[in-house]
Amino acid sequence: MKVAVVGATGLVGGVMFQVLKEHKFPITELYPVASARSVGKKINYEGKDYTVIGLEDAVALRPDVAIFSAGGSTSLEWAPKFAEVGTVVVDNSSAWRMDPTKKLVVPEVNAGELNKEDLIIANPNCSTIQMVLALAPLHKAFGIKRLVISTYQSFTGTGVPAVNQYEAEKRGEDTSDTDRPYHYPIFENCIPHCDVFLDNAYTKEEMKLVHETRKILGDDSIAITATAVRVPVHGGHSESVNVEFHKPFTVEKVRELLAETPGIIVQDDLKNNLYPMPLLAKHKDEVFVGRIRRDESIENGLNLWIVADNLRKGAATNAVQIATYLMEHGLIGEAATVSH
Ligand code: 2RA
Repeated sequence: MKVAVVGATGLVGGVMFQVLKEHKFPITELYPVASARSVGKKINYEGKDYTVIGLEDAVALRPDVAIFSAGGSTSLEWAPKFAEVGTVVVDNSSAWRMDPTKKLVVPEVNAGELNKEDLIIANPNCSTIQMVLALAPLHKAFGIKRLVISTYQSFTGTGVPAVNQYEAEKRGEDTSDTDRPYHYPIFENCIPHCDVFLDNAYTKEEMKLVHETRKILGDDSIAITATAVRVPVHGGHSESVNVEFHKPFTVEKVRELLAETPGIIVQDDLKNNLYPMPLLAKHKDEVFVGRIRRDESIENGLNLWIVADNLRKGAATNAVQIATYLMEHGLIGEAATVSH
């Protein structure tokens, strides 16, 4: 496969190469792609140095697949240009997620929707991916009526600038006069402000959970409210999810459905203090679910605690899994060339 990684020098880009290598994705040609200021830099992949190239050159090379993690404006401008030459784009930004003509995919949930017409495919937001992977089998079994979500999101979700702010504050430096991504210190703090505020007093991050969840589960009737909080944690995003179902359920059946879902690991052994934590999820591809218990305050209510590495299953791993599905189903590469 000829693979372009767009945003190759970013935090997710670096994890993308790690995941491609770990998943043994069959790469014949690798094109690290970045903005003009990074062109010419070297990326080492599996012991070989590759030179970072610009977007125009990358399009001309007609990769089979281009995995983007380069921000919404770059995706909006360049994903169509790759698609025009027959490249399939898997995009990590929010640019295409709510476009009604584009698929929003968590492979274990809805990869089956993909076909050869899909040349731009959207990777959901990290906090959406880990949650819908756990909720999909429960929605199918019991029908979700309402979700109340609180997220505790790693600062790595905001990329290198946030890591630099955290590390500086951890060294005891005052970052107030720097071009820091957060309005306040993140070290030893929690900030209830992920992305920008909207007119309804929610943040874009909170509304992503609302809209993307409904699109992936294919059910606009689900009532959803969310609070997204930035926390000084390295290893991943954590989420407290309260679910109200239409139908009765048993906790045992919930646990059974989660345990048999590919990509989910149930960590729920209170006697041994076993529950999901970013400490345990860091560098892993799975989504970890625990603290599974009935919400006794309402009929058909359930509480879950869901944790995943936001740079992996929340971004790079999900995107590589989409690319792997496309390859295994002849939707990219030589097989696709015949059918495209
Ligand atoms: C965040 N989900 O955590 C957003 C983007 N990665 O900042």
